[in-house]
Amino acid sequence: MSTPFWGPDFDALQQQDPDIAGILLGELERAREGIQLIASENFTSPAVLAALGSTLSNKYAEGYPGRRYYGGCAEVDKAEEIGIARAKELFGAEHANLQPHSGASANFAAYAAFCSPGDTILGMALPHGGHLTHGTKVSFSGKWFNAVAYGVREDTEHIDYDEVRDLARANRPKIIVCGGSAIPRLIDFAVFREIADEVGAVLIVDAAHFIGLVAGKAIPSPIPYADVVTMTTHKVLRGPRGGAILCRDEHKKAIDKAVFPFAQGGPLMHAIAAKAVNLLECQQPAYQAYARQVIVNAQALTEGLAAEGLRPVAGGTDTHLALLDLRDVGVTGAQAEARCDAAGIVLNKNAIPFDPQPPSVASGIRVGSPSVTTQGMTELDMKDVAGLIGQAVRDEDGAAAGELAAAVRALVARHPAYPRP
Ligand code: DSN
Repeated sequence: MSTPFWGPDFDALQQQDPDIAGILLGELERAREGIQLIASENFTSPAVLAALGSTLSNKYAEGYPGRRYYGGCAEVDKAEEIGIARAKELFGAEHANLQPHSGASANFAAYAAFCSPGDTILGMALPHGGHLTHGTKVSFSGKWFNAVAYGVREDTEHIDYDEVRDLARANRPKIIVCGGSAIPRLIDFAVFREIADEVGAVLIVDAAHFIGLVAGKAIPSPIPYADVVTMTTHKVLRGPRGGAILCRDEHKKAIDKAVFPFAQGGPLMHAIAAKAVNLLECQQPAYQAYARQVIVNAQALTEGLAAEGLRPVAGGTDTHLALLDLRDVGVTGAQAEARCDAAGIVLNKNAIPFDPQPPSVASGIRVGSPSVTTQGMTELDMKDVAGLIGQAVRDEDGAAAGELAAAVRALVARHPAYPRP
């Protein structure tokens, strides 16, 4: 039976615009042929892609369900209501806003809900694992706010909670932000809550990286501790590219107004429908098994890399990602990224705490297991992946790149991402 759905027609695209059609195929091949270890990426499902490629992309719907500035919103209202209900149920949150276009947009709105330019915010330093939007000078967060930064302890490379407390007492921030993009260990949300309460700050947990592990019940949730949780929907969570915000009821009005009309205009209704599809996927037992395996794989990969002489920052990982210090093997992060790329292994150079190198060079790499776990790899495969990375980072003249790329292709052929028809 044919479906009445009017959606992506790749043959039509190929005829109309072979340049872009070729790029879509090229990107699909790139994803299929290599090992994808970017910690913030994943392979979303065909169901999510169907929602993204739908006519909901056409609809203007400024406002919120039942309170729009446009007619014709009955169908998109239902999609957003279903998505909000699923997010609240999945995370045990009092309120959810699925409209942020990205994690950065979610953070922008969350700050705007509580702060004005010139106010003080306290967040984790980017080179210690934080995020651009947590107070760096190049982003709105460091330009418009008086941003104070905490970091990790030099001896343990874990968050320095004493420093967080001291800085909070000294600076009385309006907002304390925790979370980031290169934190391999669990965050003690209870301690952050205690500090926020002591100084009267709002606690925002930027859970973009690990919210998928929370959804899968594989790590503790920040929801009981945070005033506001910001997130992306495309990392471990495995949904469409986008953002979202969860918060307590008392902040609902401020958050919703900060997202629209303060920070954004029309919501991307196709993306919101895709977020709803993904949230249903995350409610399934199979997703919980996936989230647990993501951590098992990240830990196996980290152990394998340590055996190759790459030092795990903070001694290892509790999550989906690891940071590796390459100084003992005499290779920079930039060199390692390029050498792995030549072998078909995609990862990123990353600053390590107290890094003597500039970020464009970096002393470390970041690896993550969300994508390889989606394609069905296990801890046994992670041992092979670690061995390939160990060889690739030492491949100074590129002599081994061809052989390594062949080994990568053989490995991914056993676990195809987006299997061929
Ligand atoms: N750029 C993302 C990451 O790779 O972690 C965070 O925004």
